[in-house]
Order: sequence, then C-alpha cells, then structure tokens
Amino acid sequence: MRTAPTILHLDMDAFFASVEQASKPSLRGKAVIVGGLGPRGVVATCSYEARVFGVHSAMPMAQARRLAPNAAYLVPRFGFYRTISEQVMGLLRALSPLVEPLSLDEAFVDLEAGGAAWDRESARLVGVKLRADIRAVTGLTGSVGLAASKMLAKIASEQAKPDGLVLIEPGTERALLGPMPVRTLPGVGPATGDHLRRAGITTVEEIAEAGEDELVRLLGKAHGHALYAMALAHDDRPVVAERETKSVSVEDTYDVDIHDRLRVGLEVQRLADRCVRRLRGAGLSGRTIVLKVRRYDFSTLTRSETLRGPTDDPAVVREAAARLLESVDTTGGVRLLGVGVSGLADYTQEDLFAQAAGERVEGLAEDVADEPVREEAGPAERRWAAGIDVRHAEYGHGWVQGSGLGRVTVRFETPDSEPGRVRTFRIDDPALEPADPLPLVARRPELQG
Ligand code: TTP
Ligand code: MG
Ligand code: MG
Repeated sequence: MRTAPTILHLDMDAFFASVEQASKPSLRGKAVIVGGLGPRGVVATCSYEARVFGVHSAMPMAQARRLAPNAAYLVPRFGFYRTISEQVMGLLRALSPLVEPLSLDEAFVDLEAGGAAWDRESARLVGVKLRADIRAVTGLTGSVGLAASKMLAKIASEQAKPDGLVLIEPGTERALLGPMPVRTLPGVGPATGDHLRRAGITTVEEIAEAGEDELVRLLGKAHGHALYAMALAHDDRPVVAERETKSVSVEDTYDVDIHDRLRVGLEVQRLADRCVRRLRGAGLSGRTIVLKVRRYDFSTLTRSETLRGPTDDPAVVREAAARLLESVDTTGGVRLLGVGVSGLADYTQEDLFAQAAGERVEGLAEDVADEPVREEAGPAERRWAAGIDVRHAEYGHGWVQGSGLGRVTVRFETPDSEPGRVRTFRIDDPALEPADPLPLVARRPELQG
C-alpha cells in the first residue's frame, strides 16, 4: 500500500437536489425531494434541508410526503444531471489519467499517477483547489476524501459531508476504523451486518479480533477473507480508469412478432441468463438492469432499474428484468427483446447476501417521460411534470411547480435570477412549451477547458 494520502474520492453533495436548487433560486435553502412522483415512486435523493425530516434515498415517496409535506417535489432531469456530471468528471481528468467514476456524482482519482500530488500537503492542496473549481464551474459543492487507499478515501469523503474535505493521515487508519460499525466497510450491507451481529461482531475492531478463520467460517471464503483484510485497513485495490465497456447486453430479433405474454416473459428470462453469462465471463458485475423492447410498430422503449450495488447474480437480473417487463405494454406483438447490465464494476461493492435474498432498492426508469400513463395522471399532467423546464412566449424561462385540474403553475426564474414569480396557465396554453435546462453558471471562458 502507498504511504501518502494520494487517492482522492469525490462525491457531490445531495447531487440531484443540489442541481435543482442551483437551477431554481426559490428552492435554495429549502427542503427539495427528487424522485418518482407516481403512486409507486421512490425518493432518488433530497436536499440536506429535507434530510432533517428523516427523508432519504430509496424511501417510498408517499412516506416522504408524510414526513415533509411542505417540501418541493420534483421529477429527475437525468439528461441535465449527466451534463453536470461530465463537467465534474472533466475536472477530475485534468488531475490524473486514472479516474474511476462510480456513479454520476462520484469517482476515485489516483493523484500520484498524474503527478498532481505526492505527499500529504500536495494532496490537500489539490483537494482544496478541486472543490473550488467544482464550485466555480458548476455552482455546486462536492465533498473530498483523501487517503492512502480507496476504502479510506471513500470513508473520508463520507465524513467530510456536506461541503468538506477530510484527509486521513497514513498510519492512523486502523485506529480510525476500529470503533466504526461493520457497515462502514465495503461489502457489508444489512444482511451481512445482521449476520455478523448475531456472531457478536458489531465494530470493525471486533472483526479484526475475531480473526480471519472465524470470518471465513461466518461468511465464506471470498467474502470473509476480503472483509478481514478491510478491517485491518489493508486495501490495495488500484484506481482503474473508466473501462471501455459501458454495458453488457444481449438481444434477439424475432422473425415473427411474439404476441403471447407468457412467451415474452420466458424470452426475457432466457436473455437475462445469457446476459449474466457474458457479464461473468468478463469478470464484471453491474448495477443497472436494462430491458429493451421493440414493438410491432418499431416503437422501441427501454426500462431500467438500478440496484443498491452491483450484481452478477442471475436470479437478481432475471427478477429485475421481469419487473421491468411488467411496466411494458406488449399488446400488438414484440419484434425484439434485449436485456443489459450497465453501471459496471469489477467487484460486488454492496451486500452479496442481501442481493441474493432479494433485497434491493428499486431505482427509477431513466426515461421518465416514457413511463406508462398512470390512472390519475393524464398525458397533459405528465407533460407538465413538476420540476421540468418550460418557456413562455411572454414571461420567458421557468419551471413547472405543479399541475392538475387542467392548470399548470409555473415559476419564472433562472439560475442567476432572483427567486421568481408564479403564474398559472391552462395546460393547453399555446404560449407555453417545454424547454431545455439553462446552464447553472454563466460561462466563464477562463475556466472552460
Ligand atoms: P449519492 O451520492 O448516494 O447521494 P447524494 O449525492 O444525493 O447525497 P450525498 O450528499 O449523501 O452524497 O447519490 C448520487 C445521486 O444518485 C443522487 O443525488 C440521486 C441518485 N440516487 C438515486 O437515484 N437513487 C438512490 O437510491 C441513490 C442512493 C442515489
Ligand atoms: Mg453524492
Ligand atoms: Mg454518490
């Protein structure tokens, strides 16, 4: 293991919600909840102001509404989050050729590989400057962890949240980890945590004390061995640059459209198995399960579900694909089916046990606009989903605050305006149309690569 804290972990603070607050001045400092707003929707994330009410990611939206009835509830704008993510990742790539993104808002950077830092002081300076640059370019805050290993860098950024920087001095790792709950370690989810607790192990120090043999007995060879090493703060995993393969997928086109719903289901199961064989063959696991369906009329749609952590378990992929299929109308026949896994990782970061036991977090289909029409939401209401950008011929740029009963309420404001005024229109008002998001920060030429 290296001796200098030159592995950096960045994670943006309340990412989706912070982007919404930066876009919408009236929401700054307020409880903002982003997620699926339908009856079975879940919270993608919420602002720190909403977290004090107990709201958190993956919570059913109905429960969030009970806890924080006065919060702003918005649908996610994935395309825009991706744009912001690319800006952030660009800043990281300027630091080192070794940048390993873990999600839209999170990445490891090996600062030594790029010569950006070689010791404690140079690493800290890079972290401080990075946070300032992120703020200048995106208007958002991200938290930075610095340590001599990936595991500790990630723990450090978690401690730094929100809007901070924590550097873990090499040599202090074990003392720091000792009193922490076992759940702090990568690979320990709720199920493994329970399993360890029943064996009387609740802290990292107790894992170290139990010894490797006991861990292997409790958790099996691979998991036990890995966990014991982590508890001793041994983590030699290198930062690996973004892999070429972004997803592993398989698909089949049918000579004759498939009409039988049962048969469609069986095909999806078969494709899921084939996809997992490919995934395993490449030594990968993935977090997002994608189902692709092309219908008789060539209309093609994709549905996706994001698990709490990467998986290569065929049962998990099969189940997710089957769930996704439930939301797709196949009347009229199906011409092509595909199953894919993206969000790839080399190892299963989260809880293997839990996933096999079917515990998971249902993510959001990325194509929200493409979701099946829900009973209480007609096409017009969905067109004017809360949070999306609009433009009015007379009043300019704004966002939908809410809609219903044939009306849509729009707040007219832009990222660099004062909090704006609200106006209500008929949903078919010809002067109102959907718009693209506006940049969060007015372009500053000296900061653009
Ligand atoms: P996180 O980094 O886990 O959370 P966060 O950035 O919202 O908050 P924190 O300050 O604690 O880091 O996730 C990044 C984004 O990914 C998050 O803003 C929304 C999305 N997301 C989901 O859609 N579903 C989920 O279950 C989680 C955890 C995140
Ligand atoms: Mg985050
Ligand atoms: Mg994150």
